Amino acid sequence: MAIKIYGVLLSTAVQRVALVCNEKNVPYEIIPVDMKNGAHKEPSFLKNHPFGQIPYIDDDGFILYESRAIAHYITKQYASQGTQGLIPTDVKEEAIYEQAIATELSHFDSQVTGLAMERVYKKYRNLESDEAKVAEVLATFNTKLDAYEVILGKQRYVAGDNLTLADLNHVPNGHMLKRMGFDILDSETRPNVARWWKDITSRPSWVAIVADL
Ligand SMILES: N[C@@H](CCC(=O)N[C@@H](CS)C(=O)NCC(=O)O)C(=O)O
Repeated sequence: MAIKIYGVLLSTAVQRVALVCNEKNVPYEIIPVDMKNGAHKEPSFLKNHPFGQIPYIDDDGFILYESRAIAHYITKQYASQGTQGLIPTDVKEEAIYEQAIATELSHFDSQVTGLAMERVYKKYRNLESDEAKVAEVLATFNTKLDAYEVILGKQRYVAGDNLTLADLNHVPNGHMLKRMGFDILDSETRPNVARWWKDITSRPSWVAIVADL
């Protein structure tokens, strides 16, 4: 039975869930949510996602929200199929993996959100973007990517030499960066970041999603 993902594929958080479904060969169905008309704030939606955001999933009656938690659930629930090793089992490898999961949220997602606030959400509301703020976030983001360059200079992926969910979690936001006109992940000034970015975004699991956007 296909997992039902409530949301729209334009959402980076929905893309994160779809991406892991593709990696794990889990069929999914996107159930559109009419956000323009506030469907995500209706009581029937809030019953399943108290914060009124997309996505949440319904996997044969099991309801879950927060895209990274959903990605974790899908990986473990469908452990025997698709790509293996996305969540390490050795205690120390798992700790390093959790470090990378937290790094994505603290140092990557936060910067992309800052840029999207100016370049996407304000545009959506017909507001002028604050370019001084964009420059400030970009400067901070560049220092974060310098740290990524050091990490990825020592290992192939963010949690070691094997691909994990921590890498995949970056993909949708990184793609949005490019759509906003920031090519900082491809820059040859950080060859290891550029090599990693090309590697994780050329996976068939992601190429299939981009084709649907
Ligand atoms: N941390 C959440 C973020 C979800 C999120 O921000 N969803 C956005 C769309 S990408 C949303 O629903 N925004 C509408 C709102 O917050 O009212 C996740 O990863 O699932």
